[in-house]
Amino acid sequence: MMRPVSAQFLRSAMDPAHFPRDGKPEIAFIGRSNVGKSSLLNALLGRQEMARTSSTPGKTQCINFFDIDRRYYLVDLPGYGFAKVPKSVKDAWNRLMHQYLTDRETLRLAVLLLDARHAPSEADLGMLGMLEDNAVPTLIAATKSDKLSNNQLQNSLRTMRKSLDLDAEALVVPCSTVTGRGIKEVWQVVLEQVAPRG
Ligand SMILES: Nc1nc2c(ncn2[C@@H]2O[C@H](COP(=O)(O)OP(=O)(O)O)[C@@H](O)[C@H]2O)c(=O)[nH]1
Ligand SMILES: [Mg+2]
Repeated sequence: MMRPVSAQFLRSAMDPAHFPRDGKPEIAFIGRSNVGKSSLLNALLGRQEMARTSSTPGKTQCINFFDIDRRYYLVDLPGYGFAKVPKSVKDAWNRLMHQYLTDRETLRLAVLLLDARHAPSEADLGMLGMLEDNAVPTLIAATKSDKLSNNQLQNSLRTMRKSLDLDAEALVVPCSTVTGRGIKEVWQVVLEQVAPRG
């Protein structure tokens, strides 16, 4: 497996005009705020501060592009699901996500992060629906798996699969940035998806 050599923040985009247009493949990471998205991105990239953790709720309403080895992008999508954000912020999030998902031919895979401890929320189901509507292949990362015993984790994963109505072959990878669990598996899927297609 080839881990990336160089990972660089490219830019933040709040508007499709600022999305990269060079045709490189990309992998997007999405989940509700606080699910562990920044932590997972940092763990994948082996960097402490590549993606910012614990930012102010609702403040990061932009799409962050990271250039990996000048070959592909990892994309940090704005988190959703904060109860207290004003409607205007939710509307802006919806608009930006629609703009991104409906017009992104280079998008090879979405990694949808769900907290391993909880059943998916309405917002999570809505997000998965949005990905399905746009035919985006999706890998589910069940985050913070270190907070559960093995038994609890297996139960939780079963509940998750059921409430998401997942096919038997759909991948759900338990992840933890504390133990490192799942990092290799997520990389494996990412690298398969960004491999050149001929
Ligand atoms: N125990 C544990 N805590 C985690 C894990 N991943 C993230 N966290 C914690 O969850 C909180 C939110 O993480 P963050 O990455 O900022 O979430 P984001 O809002 O989705 O980007 C932080 O306090 C992290 O330290 C994990 O795998 N295990
Ligand atoms: Mg974050």
